[in-house]
Amino acid sequence: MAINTLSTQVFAGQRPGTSGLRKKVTVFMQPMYLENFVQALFDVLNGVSADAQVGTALHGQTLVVGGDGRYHNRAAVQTILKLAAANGVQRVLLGQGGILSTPAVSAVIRGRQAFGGIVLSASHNPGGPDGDFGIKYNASNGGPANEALTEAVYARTQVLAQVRISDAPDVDINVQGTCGLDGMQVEVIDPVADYAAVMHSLFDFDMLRGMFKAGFRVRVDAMNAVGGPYAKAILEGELGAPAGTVVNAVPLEDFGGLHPDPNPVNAEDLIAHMAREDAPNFGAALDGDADRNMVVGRNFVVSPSDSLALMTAHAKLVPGYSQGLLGVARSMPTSAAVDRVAKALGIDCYETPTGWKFFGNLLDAGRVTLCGEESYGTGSSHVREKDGLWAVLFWLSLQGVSGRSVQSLVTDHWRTYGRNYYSRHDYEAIPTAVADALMLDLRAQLPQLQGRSFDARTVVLADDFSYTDPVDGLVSAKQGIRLVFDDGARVIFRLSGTGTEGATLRIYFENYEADTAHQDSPVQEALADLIAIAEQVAGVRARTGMAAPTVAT
Ligand code: VG1
Ligand code: CO
Repeated sequence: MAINTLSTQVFAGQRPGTSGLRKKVTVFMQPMYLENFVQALFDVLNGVSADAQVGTALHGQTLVVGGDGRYHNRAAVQTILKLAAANGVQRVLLGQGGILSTPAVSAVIRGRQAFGGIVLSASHNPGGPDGDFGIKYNASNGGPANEALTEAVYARTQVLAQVRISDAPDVDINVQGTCGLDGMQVEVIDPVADYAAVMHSLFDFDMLRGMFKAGFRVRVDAMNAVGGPYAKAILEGELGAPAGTVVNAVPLEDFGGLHPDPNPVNAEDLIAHMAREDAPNFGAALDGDADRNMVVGRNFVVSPSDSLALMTAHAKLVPGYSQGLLGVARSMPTSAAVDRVAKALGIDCYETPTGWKFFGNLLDAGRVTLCGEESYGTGSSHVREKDGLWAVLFWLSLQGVSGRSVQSLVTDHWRTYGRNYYSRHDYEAIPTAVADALMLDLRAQLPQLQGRSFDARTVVLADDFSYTDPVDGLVSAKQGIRLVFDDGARVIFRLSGTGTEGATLRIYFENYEADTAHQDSPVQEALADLIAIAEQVAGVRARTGMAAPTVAT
């Protein structure tokens, strides 16, 4: 077996987005496409500089590798192993079958003090031969690489001429154990064990077991994605939930045709079950790589922003957080519901750009304990990724300890703190030029928007969100156009950084309602005037020819 040096060509567009590099499977299957990106990553990690001096940072190190099991996962794993062996990596910890959920990768990196890890996933994007594939690097803290690193990798992809790769035969990834690959050790590990141990350290498993013994009923929809084995092992295996509690539990390469993005539209089967006469007490859905969660009560959907606020308010009920929280963080478009709780608790609340990579520094510096996003993502300092099953166990615990239903917990929260009505409207697959022009025009309008009145509301802040990381001082500009009104209402416009077809425009709406008599309106009704303002300002209909968003959550 030998290490070969192959010449490669530069591929345009290998710049990681909100969460790694995501493209159509057909793009990833082009000869040398994946090799190019991974070699660029290894070069950057090895400190290859402009004069092409090879560094040694990866030499003797351990990397974690795993993915969400979607189409192309297995082939990509073999390629990455051969590249790793040729680039000085000493050992790879690989999830059995090439499988590791995103939070599990984070848990393994941290628990085993690995140098870093590679996650193969396009997360909430559809899979299969016509679907999407993705790759992301996580650093030694277990979290997504920061923008400085992803930009360096991108720059390297644009000048790369050669790839170093072993010509060794494929490794058997189906059986746990250790084997060699051109001098590198490949250890195939149980994908669930490390993660489950972390859950044990945070939650009262005896109490949760007692809930199921007493007949508490749960339905978790794993959307035929990677969360299935984790949810089954922990809920049905360890906690004694009846078989069938976890549905769509076997990871399929095309997710069985489901779109593994847990919102009421894509998880309509769960929503229908929760509306039935004999509905379970609690329901949840996970996404493709099991880092997202949607939580639902009987006939009651919880807004992700509210979920973060409630978790913050009740964190002390969960053993892992009984000492209280250091602080909390939310992405900018996420509603300010959690801000109110943080204020009441006297803890700091940070506002970051969209994407989990921005929470890492705050968590590492001990500034925050919980984080969340409006896109069905919540997590904590236990790993450096959002974590779907963790959120399910957290909500189960809240119900177990309080003896209250999801609906009563949430409505009570509104009565105490007020309600932040919230919705996100997505306009998917619009031509990139149209989307870019729309954002450019909005940016140009900012000076006139500042101070402008719309009926009873006046814009008190019109800007393009810029974030200065309080820990390392890195600045991330152009993170979303925001209009903040004098009553606290907000309208935010940004373009998605995870899509693979044209552009996706996301418009976020938030309106605070303190009056307890007006907290139970249908969400779209309560936000109708803000939705009209957005249309007036951005002219989405005329520009896109779309009469309505493709998805509203
Ligand atoms: C979306 C969400 C963002 C999330 C990201 C990754 O990004 O809005 O909140 O962190 O997906 O989630 P964007 O740029 O498309 O808006 V996952 O679960 O797909 O890794
Ligand atoms: Co995800």
